[in-house]
Formats: sequence, structure tokens, C-alpha cells
Amino acid sequence: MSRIRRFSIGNPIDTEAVLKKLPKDKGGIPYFQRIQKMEVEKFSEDSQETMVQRDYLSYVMGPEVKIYGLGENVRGIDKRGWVYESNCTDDPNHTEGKHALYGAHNFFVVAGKETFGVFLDYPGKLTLDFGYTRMDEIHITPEEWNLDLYFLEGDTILEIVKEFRRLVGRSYIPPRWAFGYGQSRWGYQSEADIRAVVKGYRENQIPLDAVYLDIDYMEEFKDFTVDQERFPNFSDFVEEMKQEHIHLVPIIDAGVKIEEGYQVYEEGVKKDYFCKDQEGKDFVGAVWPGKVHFPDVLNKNARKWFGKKYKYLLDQGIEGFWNDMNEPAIFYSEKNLEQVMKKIKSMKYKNMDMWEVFAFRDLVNGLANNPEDYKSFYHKINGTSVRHDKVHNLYGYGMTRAAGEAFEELEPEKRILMFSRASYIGMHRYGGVWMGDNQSWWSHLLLNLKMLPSLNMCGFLYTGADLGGFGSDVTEDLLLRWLALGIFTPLMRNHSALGTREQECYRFTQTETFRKLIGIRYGLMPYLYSEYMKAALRDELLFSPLAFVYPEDDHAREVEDQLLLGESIMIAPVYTQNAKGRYVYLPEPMKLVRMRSVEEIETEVLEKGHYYVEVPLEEVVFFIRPGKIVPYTKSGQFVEEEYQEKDIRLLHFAEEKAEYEWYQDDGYGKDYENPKHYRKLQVK
Ligand code: MIG
Repeated sequence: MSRIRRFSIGNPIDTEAVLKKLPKDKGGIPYFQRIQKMEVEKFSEDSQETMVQRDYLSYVMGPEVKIYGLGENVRGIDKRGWVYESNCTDDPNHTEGKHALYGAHNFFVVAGKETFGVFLDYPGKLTLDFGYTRMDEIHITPEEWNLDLYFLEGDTILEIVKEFRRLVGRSYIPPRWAFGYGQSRWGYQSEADIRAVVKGYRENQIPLDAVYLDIDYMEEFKDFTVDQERFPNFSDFVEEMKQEHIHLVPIIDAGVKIEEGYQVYEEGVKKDYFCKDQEGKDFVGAVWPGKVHFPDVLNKNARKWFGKKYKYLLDQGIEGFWNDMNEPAIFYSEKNLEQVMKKIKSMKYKNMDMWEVFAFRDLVNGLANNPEDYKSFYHKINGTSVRHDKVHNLYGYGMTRAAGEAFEELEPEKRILMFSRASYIGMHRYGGVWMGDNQSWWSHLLLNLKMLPSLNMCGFLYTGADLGGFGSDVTEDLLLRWLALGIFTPLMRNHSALGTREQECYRFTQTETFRKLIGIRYGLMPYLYSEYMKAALRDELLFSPLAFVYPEDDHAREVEDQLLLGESIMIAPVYTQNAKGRYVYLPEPMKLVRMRSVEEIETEVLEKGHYYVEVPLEEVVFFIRPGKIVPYTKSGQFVEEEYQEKDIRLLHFAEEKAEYEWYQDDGYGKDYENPKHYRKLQVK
């Protein structure tokens, strides 16, 4: 049994997250109560009492309630006990005290005596207080009461999630090569830098399929340009890399540089395709190139125009992109900077006391991503002018949709790789997401693991973190452990920030371990790809918390550091430095698989229960469920080399028999539905 009901409050903006709008339910909102009251608030002992108007949806939680979802976010798999904000934010410090990351994913499941799903289709700022103000209550507060609410019911959490995924449409499917390993770094300046990276990998026989181009490839950070000095023959270079089986994947930023003679800028101005300020002039913000305009990707025509710009790179042989800074991040706005400068000037020669120093510092720190700036520019949506803050969470979605829609037109037969930093549910149809600017911290390895199932719940299947960590300096053991998780994530990319320790695998001592570890990813590709495709085509999860699959098991429900991956396996990565291994809970008998490489495999059958499992740095350990099969192969140096059907081997846990439904296709075309892609594997 499953059921979805849609309720509507006020005049919601159509986000197109949901493809086929359900008719509005006429009844009252279930589960929640709308609380409207005045409350007295005192901020400190001697501050004045303030009357505050409160208006929120409230749900009372029993002690057993757990809350799952919210996609890309801080904290646990169970989201209870914190206040989250739906507000796409460029914040490179993903610590527990934060309330939002780059995505706004307003879908969650409340699991307790009654279990139901909630999707709040609202593109502005939304506060999701999950037991923060009161431990036993959920409070939901949109900035304005114009929203669509969907309530989903079903027999199990998995069923509810599937129902939701059906509602919002099929997840993006990347080309098969995008499941290969990729190397990235902010700071690869030239053809020579990139050749050196490829050489480092190929010489050491560490598999590699892609090298990412960060902002350094552009001419003065201008979108859809390539620096002619550092990349004098770009299309030849793209071809040269293709001969090496390397895909180059350039970054595209949201802001378009203001510069006379720059075609994208001039066209955008002429056609009126940039966001406007209060006076109706093109809004000026600043990002990498200095002053920029933002393409109004919420305006259909502008979106179409911007999407077509990707053709410049497609025509030179590029087959994949990453969209950055599309929260949108704004270093400062022209207007605000002027005001700040004025204030600072007035402080000159002043004998500043502590408060004044704080205020001085806040002036400068508050320049970037300032909420006031988001209130000072406008979009044109279906002919109507809409202030940005009311649709803030749609910008990354719009930008990625621009690209996705253009690819459909420009390359209808081909899959193009696309993933974005900012996102909203709905964007999952056009691209994946990477998890943004994490740090080379052990805690972030675990955080990245926890985000996988919640992102999947919201439709984002193609995802992964910057392996090794973006900010801070990595250590060799951290990179190895992170890769041991990364070999299971669809996007497997090592990326790091300018100025941090270089973290390409060949720079460390254990070259052979890196080779074998990444080789295991390539070896497991038949399984990983098949599971990805089935999850996308059936609107299912690729990664699930144990709680979803073993809902009756009290121990399984508590597990926050192991995941099921597809139908056959459970993963339990090590995320602590200097650990010899870790505790693992098996909710049913499983077969432990210990891989040193695809050629060096040991297995052991374990009964249900708690174990301490040793996992040396050189090994990958995972678990096969009873009656299940994992098809694998020997590994190659790149995806196209990786397997011949005759080389397929099976890992399995067949007490009596085991079965597997194996999906495979050419990995490039879009003939997804063809029944020929499915094959039954059996072990008796
Ligand atoms: O302000 O392009 O998240 O992956 O390397 C930083 C430079 C801009 C942020 C992205 C990161 C990328 C970086 N970008």
C-alpha cells in the first residue's frame, strides 16, 4: 500500500521538482499542527523582552522516532536532534555546528510508531528543527507560507522512498567512463601539468579515466573560454588525452565576467538574460573573474541560451563538466562593498574598543554570500520578476538543468557527464552532485559515508566526495582509507585545493597498494555499474542504511557507519586513524570478502552478530548477503579496457543457491529499457 497526498499553502512557486503535479488534497494537513502564537523572548538577563510571532508546523515525536533524509547535510544518518536549514550555502567548513551545505533537499522520512515521508517543495529558506528547540518536537518554518507539501505513506521506509523517487522522476545516468577513477586539483595550470598527472598514473599503472580541469584552464576565469597560452591547441589536446583513454572534465562557474568584447557577456546583456538589481540594471556581484553578472537560469530563454554555451567545449571533444559556485556564491556585491568601504573609512584613526573591532571584522567577513545581497537581485520566471532569496535554492538546479537540456538537444544519443555543487530536488534528473569542499579530516570520511543514503533518497545517485579531502593536508593513510570507501561511490574523484599537500596517488610511498586498491574498483565495475543502473531505472536506493533493510533488528537500526550497497553487499569502511580494523555488525549471516587485489581474495562465512574485523591499510573488506552474487572481473587501466564478458567471475554466498540480475549495456547510449540488458546469473 502506498499513497501520496499533496497539500498547498499560499501561492507556491512551481519548482518543477515534481513532474506530474497531483491534485490538491482538500483536507487538513496530516500528522502536523500549525502553531501560530506570540511568545516572549529574552536574549539575555538584562536585555529587553521581545514579543516574537511564531508560526510553524509541529509534530510530536515519540522517543523511538528516527528521521532520515535531507540529502546533502551535516550530522548523522538519523537527523534527529539538530536544526537544519534548507539554504544552498557555499561554506567550506562542514562542521557539526553548521545548518546547511550546498544542497537544499527537503525530503525526509519520520520513522516511529507511525512512519511517513514528507517533501516540502519550497525554494526559499526553510528551517527544519528536528528536536532542537524541544527534544520531542519537529518544527518546520518556511520564510513565507507559500509551499507545496507532500505526505507519503507506505508499508516500509524503502517503499515510501521509492514512491517519492517516482514522484520526482528518474535519476541522472552518466556515461560508463564516469565510473572510472578521476584525478583533480585546483591548480593544474597547463597542458604540461596535466600530461604529468597522466604520466604519473600510467607509469605506475594506477588506473585512471579522467582528469578534471579547475578554473585554471580558463582565460581569466571566463566561462566557455580556454587560455590560449597554456592550452594552445585545446581540441588537439583533448584528442591526445583521448588516445590515452583520459577524459578531460572542465569546470563551469555560475558568474559571467563583465568584460567588453567577451561574447558571453555581450550576448547576455543584449538579450537581457542576466539577473537584475532593484533598478532593473544587470546585477553586479564578484566571484573569480572580479565583477560578474549571473545568467538568469530560472528564465526559460536565458536557460536555453546559457545551456547552448556548453557547445563550445563539446565541439572540442569534451564529454563531461562540473558546475561550481552555483549557490550562487558571491564574494561581494558592488553595492555592499561600497557601503562597507565607507564604514571602514569612517573608522580610520579611531581608537577601536573590542566591540568596534568585532564590528570592523564582521564588516569584511560579511561580504561574501551576504543574505542582503540575495535580497537585492531578481529573476524573471514566466514573465514575472521574482526576488532571488525567494527562489534561492533553485539556482544550481537551473544552471545544471540548462546544461542537461542543452545536452539533450546537442547530443541526443550520448550521455554527457554532469555534476553540480548546489542542487535542489529535481536537479537529480539532469546531473549528480559532489559533496563540495570537505577537508582532509577523518571525521569527513565518515560524514561522506553518512550522506550517501540520504542523497540517494532525494534522487542523487551519481555522487561522491573529494577523496583525500579538499582543504587541509592529507596523509597517506587517510587517502588510502578514503579510497577504500571511494571505490564504492559512483563518482570516484580525488580532488584537492590550491595550497594543500599534493595528493595524487603516485606521490606517496605505497604505489602498489594504490594500484591494487583502485584496481579493485575497476574489478568490481560489473557489479557497481549494474547496481547503479538498476537503482536509477527502478527509482531505488544504491546505498541504504541498515535500518531500512532490517527494520525489525534493534542493532541494525542503530548502525551509522555501515551501508548496504545494492542487492548483494554491505560495506563497513575504516574511518579512524591508526586503527587496525573496526567493529562491524552483521544483521544476518554474511560472507566476509577480503581483497588485496582482484587476484588476491580470501573469504570467510560469519554468523549474525558483532565482530571486530581486522582491515589492514592494504585491504578492502566487504560482506556478501546470503543467496547473493557479486560479478567481478580483472581490472584494467581504464574503463574501456576493464572487462570482457568471458572474463566475468563470481563472488557469492550460496548456502544452497544464489542469484543475481546483471544489468549491462554499452555505457554510452540511452537505450536503457532494452530487456537485452538484463541477464540472470546463478550459482547452485
Ligand atoms: O571558491 O574552482 O568547490 O572544488 O576547486 C572556490 C576552485 C571555488 C570551489 C569548489 C572546488 C574548486 C574551487 N571552487
